Amino acid sequence: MNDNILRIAIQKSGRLSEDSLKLIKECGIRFDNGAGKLKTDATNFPAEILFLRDDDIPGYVEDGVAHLGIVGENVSEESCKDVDTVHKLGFSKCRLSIGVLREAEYNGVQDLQGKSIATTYPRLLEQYLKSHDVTADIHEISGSVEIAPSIGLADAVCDIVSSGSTLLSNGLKEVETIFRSEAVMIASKHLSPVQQDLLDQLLFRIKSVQVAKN
Ligand code: PRT
Ligand code: ZN
Repeated sequence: MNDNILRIAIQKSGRLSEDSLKLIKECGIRFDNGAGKLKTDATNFPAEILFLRDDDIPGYVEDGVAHLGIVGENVSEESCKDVDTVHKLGFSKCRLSIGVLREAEYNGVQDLQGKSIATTYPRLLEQYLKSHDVTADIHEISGSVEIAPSIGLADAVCDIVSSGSTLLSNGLKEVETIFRSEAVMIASKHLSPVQQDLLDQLLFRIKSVQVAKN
């Protein structure tokens, strides 16, 4: 493997893709992002860009297949992969929240004791409940979480919220925020000295871009 280049993993297609590409471009890194490509070489910086599902990015970075990745902090934390979070990027802000049916009585997190909660974030939810001494039945499902209470699959949900309109349109109210997230840059713990130097250069450029915007 070439230790003299940085392989940067970004989301192929989704909420993080556009801002991730924009950030790399604003750092002055040029590359051909021909549609449908899964990998592309930068033309003026020793880097390659990999286009992946966001959920796969922490694992690739842990294994050193990618050296850097841009991913939601929610995905990185839930994955429990052994990577360094090197910088917060300020986009794709959202929160992981618990919602219950609008008509349900809710006076606090203790009301979740013994209840069933549907989520795609079982680890973050478990940690939160544990820290509040609450035991609930966590149902891990992979999508359409918000529909679970209205079809009787669960008493509550724990899912990503941005505007809140998805909760609302599924008859739910947001009752607890358990994690606040934004896009972060994660790095492998096994960078070569050259890669560490390239990362430092890249972080310097990212910080300059962020300062210029504020
Ligand atoms: O295909 P791939 O696996 O790569 O993508 P994905 O579908 O798993 O992820 P994607 O693209 O939906 O989201 C990528 C990341 O964007 C997430 O991990 C979050 O860090 C961040 N993000 C920011 C969001 C949202 N905002 C968001 N609103 N991720 C998801 N949502 C969903 C949420 O799941 C819910 O269904 O939007 C709905 C709620 O939105 P509101 O505005 O109605 O509250
Ligand atoms: Zn995903």
